[in-house]
Amino acid sequence: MQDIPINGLNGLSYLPSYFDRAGQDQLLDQIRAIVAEAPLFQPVMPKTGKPFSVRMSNCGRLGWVSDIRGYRYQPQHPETGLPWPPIPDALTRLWAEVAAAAPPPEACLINYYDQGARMGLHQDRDEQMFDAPVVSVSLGDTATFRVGGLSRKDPTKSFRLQSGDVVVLGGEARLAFHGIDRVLAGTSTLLKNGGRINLTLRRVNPA
Ligand code: MD6
Ligand code: FE
Repeated sequence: MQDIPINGLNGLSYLPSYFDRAGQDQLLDQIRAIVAEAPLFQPVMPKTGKPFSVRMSNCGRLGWVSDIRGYRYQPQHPETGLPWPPIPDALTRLWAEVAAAAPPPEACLINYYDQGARMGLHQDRDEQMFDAPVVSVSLGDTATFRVGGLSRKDPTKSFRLQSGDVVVLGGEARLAFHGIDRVLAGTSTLLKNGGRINLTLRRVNPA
C-alpha cells in the first residue's frame, strides 16, 4: 500500500494489484450477474441533460444516479424500479480491510467505460458524511487517473490504474478533485471486448 500525498493532503492510498487475475475474474463474473439484474443505464447531467460518456449501474442498499433533476442516492434502479442487487462479498471484505474504522458500505457504483469514455474532474460529495473513505477498484483496460486538491484550480497529477488496482480516497483527500482522462485500449485481456469497469464503494449515511 502506497500513501500518495497530493497538494499536501493525506489520505490517498494506492494498492496496486490488490486483486490477482483469479480474483478479478471472480469479481467480474459477479459484476456481470449484477448487471444482468440491474442493467447499465445512461446517466445525464442535471439541468443540461447532456449524457455522461460512461454507463452505470449499482449494487448495495443505495445506488448513485444522475438525471435532469440532480444527483442522488436511491434504493431502486431508475429504469426497472427494482432494488439494487447486494454488494459482492469480495468487495465487503476489501472495505473491511482498507476502511476498518468506517461503518459498512451502503452503495457500490459500477461505471463502464468503452472506447473514448472519460470522467471529468469531480468531487464525490453526495454522501451525508465524509468521514468514511471512497474505495475504488479498477477492472479491464488501464486508465489515467487524475487527482488534485480541494479546489478545482489546484494542481493535479496523474497516474495509471491497472486491472486489479485499488484506490482509497479518505482523510484529508476524501474531497479531492479527481477524474479519468482516458482509457488505454488493448491494455488488458480481462474484458473480451475491451473497456474498463470501475467500482466505487461508499458509505452514504452516518451509522
Ligand atoms: C474511475 N473513479 O476510476 C473513477 N471516486 O473510473 C472515481 O471517480 C473515484 O477512483 C472516488 C474515489 C476513488 C475513485
Ligand atoms: Fe469519484
